[in-house]
Amino acid sequence: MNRKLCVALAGAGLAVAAHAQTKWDLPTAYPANNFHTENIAQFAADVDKASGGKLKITVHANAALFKAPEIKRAVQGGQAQMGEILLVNYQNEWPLFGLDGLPFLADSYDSAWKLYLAQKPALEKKLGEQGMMLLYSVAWPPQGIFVKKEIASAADLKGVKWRAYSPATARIGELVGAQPVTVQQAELSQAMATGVIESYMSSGSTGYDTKTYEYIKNFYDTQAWLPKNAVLVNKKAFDALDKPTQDVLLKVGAEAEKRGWDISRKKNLEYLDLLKKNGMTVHPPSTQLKADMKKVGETMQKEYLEKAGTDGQAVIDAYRKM
Ligand code: PCA
Repeated sequence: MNRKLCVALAGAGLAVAAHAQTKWDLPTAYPANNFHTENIAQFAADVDKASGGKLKITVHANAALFKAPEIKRAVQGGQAQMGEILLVNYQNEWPLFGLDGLPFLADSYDSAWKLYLAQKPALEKKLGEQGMMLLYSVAWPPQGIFVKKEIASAADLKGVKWRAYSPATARIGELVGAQPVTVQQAELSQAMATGVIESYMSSGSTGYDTKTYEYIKNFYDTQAWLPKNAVLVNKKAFDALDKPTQDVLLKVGAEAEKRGWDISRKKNLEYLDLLKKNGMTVHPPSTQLKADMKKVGETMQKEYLEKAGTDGQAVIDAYRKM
C-alpha cells in the first residue's frame, strides 16, 4: 500500500496496520537452483526480515516473467520494480555494459573485482540516467569452451554450431569461424537436445545448470573472462519506500554482493567437479588454443575501443592502475 493511501485511510478513521506492505517483483533469467538465483532468494528473505515484513520481494526465476533481454526494460518501465540482468547482453546499447565480456581483459576473480570497481561509477551514472539504480553485481565463474568434439586449436571450431549469449560471444564465434546463434540460458538445454548447437562458451555453473554433460562431453577451461549479473532497482519504486526500508534494501543488497562473489569463487571448482562426475572431461586448453583465444581477445579489445572511445579507454585505464 502506498503512503498516501495509508494516510487517506487513517484520515478516514480506518485502522491501518502499522506494517503496511509493499510488494515487488524481481524477474531473473536463470533457474531457481542457480547460485545467483539462490543468492537473490536469500536477499529477498533478508529484506523481508530486516524490514519487519514491510517489503516483500517475489523472485521469478528462469525467465518466467520476462525473457533475459527484456528484463532491463521491464525495470526501467516499472513493470518490475527490480530485476537481474546479464550486463554484457546490453553491449549494443552502450559499449561499457560489455566491458566484462571481453576475453582476457579480466580473467580471474581478483581482476574481475577490480574491473567492476573501475566500471561501477560509469554503470551507476548510465543506469541513473535511465531511471534505475545498480543495487549490486556478482560475477559468473570464468568462461571456458564446451564442445562436442575434442579440439587442439581454434581452427578446430570452424563450422561448428556455436551458441552465443551476448554480442561478444557471437563475435568470438565469428572470429574462430564457427556458426554463431544466440540462445539464452533458459532455452539452452533444448537447443542442445535438438542439435541446434554443438558448442558454446560459458561457466561450469551454466554447464551444470543446463545438464550440458548430457549432450557435450568436453570443457576447455580457458578462464577467458567473468561476466557479471547486476541487480537493478527502479528508482521511482525505491523513492516510494520509507527511509528505513530504503536503508534495509541498500544494506542487504551490499551483503548479497559480498556473499555472491564468495559463493561464485567457491563454487567454481565444485561445478567443474560436478561436470566431471557427470561424465564430462575438463581439459586444460592446449598452448595453441590458448594462444588462439588470446588473439581473439586482442582483436576484440581493439574493436571495443574503436566503439567505446575515450569513455571506454578511461575505464580500462582506471582498471589497469588498480
Ligand atoms: N552463464 C550465462 C552467462 C554467463 C554464464 O556463465 C549463460 O551462459 O547464459
